[in-house]
Amino acid sequence: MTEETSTAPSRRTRTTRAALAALSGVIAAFAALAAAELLSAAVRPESSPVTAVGGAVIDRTPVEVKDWAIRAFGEDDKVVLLGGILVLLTLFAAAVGLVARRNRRAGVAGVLVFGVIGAAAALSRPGSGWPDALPSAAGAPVGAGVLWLLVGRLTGAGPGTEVSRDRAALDRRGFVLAAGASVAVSAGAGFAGRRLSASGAADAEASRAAVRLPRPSSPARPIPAQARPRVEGLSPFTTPDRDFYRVDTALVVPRVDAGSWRLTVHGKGVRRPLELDFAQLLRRDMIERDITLTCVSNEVGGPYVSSARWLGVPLGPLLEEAGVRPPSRGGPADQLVSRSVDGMALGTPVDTVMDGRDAILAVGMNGEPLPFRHGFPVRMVVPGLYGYVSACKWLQELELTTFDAFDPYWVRRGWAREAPIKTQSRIDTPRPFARLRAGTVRVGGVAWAQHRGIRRVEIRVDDGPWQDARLAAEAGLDTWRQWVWDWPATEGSHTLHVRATDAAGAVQTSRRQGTVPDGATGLHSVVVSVDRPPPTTSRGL
Ligand SMILES: Nc1nc2c(c(=O)[nH]1)N[C@H]1C(S)=C(S)[C@@H](COP(=O)(O)O)O[C@H]1N2
Ligand SMILES: [Mo]
Repeated sequence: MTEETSTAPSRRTRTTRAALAALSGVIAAFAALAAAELLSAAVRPESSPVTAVGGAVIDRTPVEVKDWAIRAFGEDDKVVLLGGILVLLTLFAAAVGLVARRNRRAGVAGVLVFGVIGAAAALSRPGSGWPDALPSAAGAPVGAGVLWLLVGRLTGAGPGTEVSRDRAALDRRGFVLAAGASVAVSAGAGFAGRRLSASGAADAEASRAAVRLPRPSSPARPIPAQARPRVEGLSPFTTPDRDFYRVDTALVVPRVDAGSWRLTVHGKGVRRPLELDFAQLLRRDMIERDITLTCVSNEVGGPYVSSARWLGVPLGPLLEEAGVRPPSRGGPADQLVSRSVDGMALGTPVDTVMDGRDAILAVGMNGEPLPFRHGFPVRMVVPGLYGYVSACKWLQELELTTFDAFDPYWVRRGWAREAPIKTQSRIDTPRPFARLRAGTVRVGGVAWAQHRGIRRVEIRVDDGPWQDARLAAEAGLDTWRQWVWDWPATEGSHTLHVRATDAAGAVQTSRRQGTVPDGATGLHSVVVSVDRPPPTTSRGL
């Protein structure tokens, strides 16, 4: 009894050791991730464990949670997700370190479990193959080795031996050296991994820089000046690339080398399957069109709608060339499945793609090759359909099939098979809860009903009558239309509502519906408060 108390470490040493054990766990996790990062540069960036787990979480997020995340964090949702995973990982790693102090084998097993989770996540991603499991599979033993080594220094156990009670002295020097060395090596490996991934991306960047976009045989109509009124706070007719909304499941933006890109067209009823490389695609006839994209996840009044000038190959004629007939002309396939390099699959009705609208395989956006985040080198754009059923980015495969035979990515997650864009309007200015001065207030916004067109936009103040806004000139059926209304604002708190009517005469419904399963409905409103007008200049007195 006396003997034991005398050799047992003091309370303070025990706390120090616990802290160092937790730290060992974290250092081991860092080593595992660094090794995995290095290997993922050789496989593909998406196979690195944190990215793979993040992607798997995105794949499994129920639509309601995804909707909430988009509302709460907007386009930062990915940063929040990755940050959350890293925090959890650090906590678990510290716990594994604490376990390892009591039982090194259990600690090592804990690290290996993480490797299995990372590998399983990587393999579960759409479009993944067995190499995607390698980074996690190789990282875990590295982390396990580091943990074994570090905890050995803490418990006084020599390499490979179990904790010996009498040698329970803390090997401070050994620990600091081992910890320092593994942090340094990990940082080097992680950094090298990043550099390698970046050099892979460099080829893609060079290929993008080398693209010379051909002139369209059918240019876009010039946008009439009256189609873009200059009003402070109003969304510009053409959305600058940096403001163009982005919605996708990619935690790392795919950087495809246009030089090795191929597109295949195959499937049911394809009499002449096609394979095209990027140069062949660029040699085809090009059209240029202004088209407004909209995401089905856009709330009433939300930001996921943007407009650009697209350059690309008309998709309908390309499919004709492959011998495809739409179902309305007796063809066997009613669904066109588009697949991307990152395993995404979207499904579009063949009849819609081939009904003569400007469905395109886009290579240019606002006069430039597509930005990487918007799908370089090639994406689909189909006017009138929400992005998730039409706008496949980083496109590499078109398969003709049926809606019965295949459910694409979003449909499997509760979204509708077919999703034409619903008529919507939005007040851009004044902003919600703005404080205004009584007098004339310029109200402005956008309205869209792609491929049907907008005929009318009306504003209502409080419970007053609906009043016509002035519509900007129509640039085309496939784009949004800006509108302006001069409001004689009076003192007090007011609610402004907006509604649009499409060219067929259908008035935007006021019935509120969420984004799931086929797009939100309801009217956008903005509450503002109007102050007393500024005093007229007082003279005399
Ligand atoms: N490969 C791929 N393409 C994709 C998606 C995706 O997640 N992956 N998201 C789709 C959705 S939901 C929309 S709304 C549009 C958005 O296009 P943008 O990000 O260029 O605005 O891309 C579509 N194409
Ligand atoms: Mo979307």
